[in-house]
Amino acid sequence: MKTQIAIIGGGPSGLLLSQLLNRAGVETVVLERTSRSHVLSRIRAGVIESGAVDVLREAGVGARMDREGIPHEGCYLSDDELMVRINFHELTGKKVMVYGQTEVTADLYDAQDAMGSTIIHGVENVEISDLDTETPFVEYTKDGVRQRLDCAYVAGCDGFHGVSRKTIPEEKRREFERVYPFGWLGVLSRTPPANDELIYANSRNGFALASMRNKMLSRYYVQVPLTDKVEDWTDERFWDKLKSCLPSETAATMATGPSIEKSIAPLRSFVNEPLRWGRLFLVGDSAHIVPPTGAKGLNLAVSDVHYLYHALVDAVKTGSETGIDEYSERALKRIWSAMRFSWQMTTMMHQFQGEDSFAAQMRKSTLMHLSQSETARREFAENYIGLPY
Ligand code: FAS
Ligand code: PHB
Repeated sequence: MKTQIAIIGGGPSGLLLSQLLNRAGVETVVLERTSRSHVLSRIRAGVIESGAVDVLREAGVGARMDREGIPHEGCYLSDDELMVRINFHELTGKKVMVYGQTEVTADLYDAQDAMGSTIIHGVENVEISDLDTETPFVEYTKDGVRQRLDCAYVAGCDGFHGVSRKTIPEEKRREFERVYPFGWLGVLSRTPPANDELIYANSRNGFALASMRNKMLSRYYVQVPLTDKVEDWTDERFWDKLKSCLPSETAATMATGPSIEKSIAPLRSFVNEPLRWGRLFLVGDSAHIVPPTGAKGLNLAVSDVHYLYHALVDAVKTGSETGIDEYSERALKRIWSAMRFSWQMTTMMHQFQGEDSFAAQMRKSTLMHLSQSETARREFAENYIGLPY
């Protein structure tokens, strides 16, 4: 089989890149290890930056998001009883869109189906070869039969555990990593959200996040030790912990109910440099991971896609290689900014085991400063709604 762009991975990165390229008349084949239902069963991001909203609309997948998504003008940061509202719209003129990654992915699959795009599920043992030539190829096994896909370029959209990053020789890669000593236990419940905007809560009992998907679907997280397992947490234990972290007035009035999804995600900050190896380009989680505290994971994937899409269209349509030569450096600039913000927010809002009383005071003081300084709130807002592309 032959195509112009081979895309490894059928998550949001791979599907969005395929959608944009196909709309520009560039052929793609997406190779996905799991089934479509498995991809769509994953509950992940919930907040979409304004820049990413624009890219999704440009890709022709913004209609349901604009109908069902909820524009948010602000969010709250709390420290026990202190609640600070960050009014992004007033401070930056921009909003964010609350619309689940699951819905984004479903919209992308529907759009790709409508375009008759080629997405092959259930691929195994993907190998990428001849990246230092003008005719790279990808081999994979499908239903026990070894296949070969010839292409001009390869996009590695296969997430943190994929093969793309590891195809770059180890001695040619630089990895930067911080693994946090805690995870997030997430719950989805068919209950009205505890608050009309998100609450990122720091408290003497640890971190919690009150988020949502719509007016009758809430998404909550609490900080848990890395040693915890989902089966350690009954719904009742979860709700008690969540309420112990949220401001008391919110805790007293919020609705609880049975969890319809419950999972623990570890937190890490990770960047791989460079994002390019010959005709292979890393995109999204295959290149970087951010702790979800800053709501940057999915949004960084979208800005990577934006840069690479324009670069590949130029390369395929005009032969100009400027965009692909600049991709890694250009994407890494925005990646590192988001990496810093996500690390800062994680450090500012989470209790670290064995920390001294000074650390807890620094967290309190940071929040107090935000409550007193419009400049500090503007700096937070500019990062949260997403730095320019
Ligand atoms: P993805 O990991 O989503 O997709 C990669 C795809 O490649 C997968 O479908 C995988 O099956 C496939 N694949 C892997 N290896 C392959 C191979 N060898 N061959 C073919 N296919 C292969 N971000 C937020 O902003 N907020 C959150 O709350 C949040 N929560 C998260 C919770 C978890 C558990 C995880 C893992 C991530 C979370 N993220 C969150 C980040 C997440 O949203 C990612 O940023 C987003 O999924 C990135 O999309 P992709 O780059 O497409 O990677
Ligand atoms: C979510 O709704 O899943 C969500 C929202 C904001 C975050 C992380 C997760 O920072």
